[in-house]
Amino acid sequence: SKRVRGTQIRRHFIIGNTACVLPAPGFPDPPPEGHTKGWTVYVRSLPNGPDLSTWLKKVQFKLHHTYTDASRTIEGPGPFEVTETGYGEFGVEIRLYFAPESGEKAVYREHYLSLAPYGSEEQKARQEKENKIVAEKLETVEFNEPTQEFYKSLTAE
Ligand code: SLL
Repeated sequence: SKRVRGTQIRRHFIIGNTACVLPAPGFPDPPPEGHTKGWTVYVRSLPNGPDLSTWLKKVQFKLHHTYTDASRTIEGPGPFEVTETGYGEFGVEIRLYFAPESGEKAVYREHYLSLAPYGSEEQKARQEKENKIVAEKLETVEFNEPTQEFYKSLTAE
């Protein structure tokens, strides 16, 4: 497919995780042996932002090798997330895949799971009280001279 010359398209999105101490609603009770935390790692649109599934087709999350089936693939339209229980933090390897007609290679990101309270004493106290940790970062992908077809899906809202 022809490329749109001289054009770069940037898209912003969120990579993050939530975590809680087990037992907690939505997780097996009792938790699996030795598992003290429940968590969800995700790739998602900005709050009130355009839906990223128009350009993101598949996400592969690679978990720590202590997990059975450590490679988890989520097809579009998502939600692009994995929920698990466990005992420790590790870097989740994330690969973002785009539509075949885009001709774009997969993009790699890493998200280090945050399972423990962080920040000021006040912030930590609130996270403990709510039993909820949220650790997110703003991410950007840039497509240089996208194909005409991909350009259409990127700008279709
Ligand atoms: C640590 N560096 O030792 C880390 C490794 C591994 C986390 C954390 C296993 C879950 C399961 C799990 O929580 N792995 O048994 O399926 O702290």
